[in-house]
Amino acid sequence: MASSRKMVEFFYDIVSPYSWMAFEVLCRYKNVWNIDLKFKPAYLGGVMHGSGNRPPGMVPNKFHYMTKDLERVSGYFGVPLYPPSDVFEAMFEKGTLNAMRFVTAVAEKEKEGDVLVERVSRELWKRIWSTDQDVTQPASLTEAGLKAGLSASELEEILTLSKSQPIKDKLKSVTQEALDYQCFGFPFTVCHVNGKAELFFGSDRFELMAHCIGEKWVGPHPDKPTSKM
Ligand code: GSH
Repeated sequence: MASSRKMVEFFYDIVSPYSWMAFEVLCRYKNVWNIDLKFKPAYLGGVMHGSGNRPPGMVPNKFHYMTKDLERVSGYFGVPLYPPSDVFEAMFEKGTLNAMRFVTAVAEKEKEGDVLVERVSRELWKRIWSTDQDVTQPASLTEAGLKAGLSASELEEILTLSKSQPIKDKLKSVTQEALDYQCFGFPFTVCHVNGKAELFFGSDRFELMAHCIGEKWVGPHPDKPTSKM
């Protein structure tokens, strides 16, 4: 019997490399699993602050482990991840507040559907986590937006919108939504199953997620299954 359609909310920030992995996997599965995937661009700095957590990269042993682990997950998920030359500067000094306000503005402008949010997020991830490019300056955000298929005039409007109070408030409220689920890090996926929210932290919980929503996990490339579970 076909399972009923589940709503799946994906909270992420492009500062998070593990979120990129999970994002690409969910994009591959969104038409394979019987789900309505909803992107929830949020701010990881706000989640860390609000939950009393601290970025794992701030703990030297975790940073060392993650450097190796990210190399492995990049190969496993088939996502071209190459850490920026100065990870601390990119993640913590420059940060992604402007970038996530920009994505929030794209979401606001798009209203129906998530196609542009998906493409813009991917272009921003590529910049910070693949080609070591800036994601803080208006010119950088414009370049990502153009690659994602937006026009120069649309981007001008989105950039202005991204600096507005309603967009700042929207990013805060989506971040708060994640915190209301007791989120402490990204990626954070909320699957609505039979009126209950099933919460998943990380890009390494897909097998369990599939089990909870009554779907099959066949590896990171559902078009080329590696497992017959
Ligand atoms: N095991 C998870 C995975 O494989 O995806 C790790 C995910 C992870 O480390 N996420 C970072 C985070 O928010 C952001 S890139 N961590 C919070 C924490 O570890 O408490």
